[in-house]
Amino acid sequence: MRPASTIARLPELLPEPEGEFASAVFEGLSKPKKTLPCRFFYDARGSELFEEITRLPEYYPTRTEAQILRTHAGEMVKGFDEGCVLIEFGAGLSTKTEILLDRAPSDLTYVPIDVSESALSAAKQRLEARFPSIAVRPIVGDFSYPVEIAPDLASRPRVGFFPGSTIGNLTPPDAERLLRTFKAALPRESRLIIGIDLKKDARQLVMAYNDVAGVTAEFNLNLLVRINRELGSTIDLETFRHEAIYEPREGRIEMHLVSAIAQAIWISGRPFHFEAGERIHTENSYKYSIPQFQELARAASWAPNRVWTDAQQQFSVHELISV
Ligand code: SAH
Ligand code: AVI
Repeated sequence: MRPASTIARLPELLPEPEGEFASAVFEGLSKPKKTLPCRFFYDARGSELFEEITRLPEYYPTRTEAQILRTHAGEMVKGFDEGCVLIEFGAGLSTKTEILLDRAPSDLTYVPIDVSESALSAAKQRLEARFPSIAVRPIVGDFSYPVEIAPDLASRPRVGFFPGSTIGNLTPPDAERLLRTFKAALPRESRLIIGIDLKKDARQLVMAYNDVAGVTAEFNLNLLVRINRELGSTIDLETFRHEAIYEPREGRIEMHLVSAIAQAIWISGRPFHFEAGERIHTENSYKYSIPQFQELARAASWAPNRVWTDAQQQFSVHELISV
């Protein structure tokens, strides 16, 4: 294996692929502790795999949150004014949204935001067939940036929806920043309904991210499939394995891709070296207590209002008010 220093990269012959994914891969794999951002899980295949995860027996968050929404949807939509705009962050296939839309004003406009265009277009088609009076106006993009609402909707009341504990995929400082960024779309007195997974027995958590059928492993390894396809690499998937562990000090599940062997993987003519056992950190999934999450919300200038949970206190749905 040739060390990196002996190989000159010829920029004119091997142009670095442009684009956000390529830059994030180069940056993440150049760090002493290799990382890849978890938002890149969600290409078309990744979104399908995530939907499969939500149906796994071990993955309790989706069905628990859906049950909380079904039980309390009536109370949740009480503050949805006529003609309001429901903005959903990381909407995916908008499966849970239907539970709220069933009870919401029929002249509502629904604005789902997601990086996955395939998920948004499938959701739009399905929702328009099921709720003909609701306008569905998706935005493909990264919700970490301030969302601009279309001028014709600007004067309408707005409600935010952020289910799925997706905020748990950010570190607490990034989560606080994100909640502040949401204020661009959700000004003072707007409400945000947000789902967050709760702290629990570590064994249950570890099982939820190490399912027997191997779907979470495929979801994690799909990042390498994406590098091979989009950046022209030939990474041997057999040389990497999925790992998900609970890190109690941080209160988070960590997902990694572990190289079984010492190797260099080549991405657009650049080698990235791995020791045997070296890991790429691909995702964090933070688990909060209710007071801990309310504290985070307050720090980002959101006032915690109502909270709904299931009987076993596995998952929580919070109503926050923008202050
Ligand atoms: N809300 C759905 C899906 C959750 S999966 C549910 O509760 O089941 C997380 C979703 O967030 C995926 O659809 C993913 O594509 C999207 N996502 C992740 N990071 C994102 C980002 N930075 N900007 C926009 N969408 C993002
Ligand atoms: C979207 N997000 C909240 C999921 C989670 O549980 O952290 C993503 C996921 N990763 C592995 N399984 C599911």
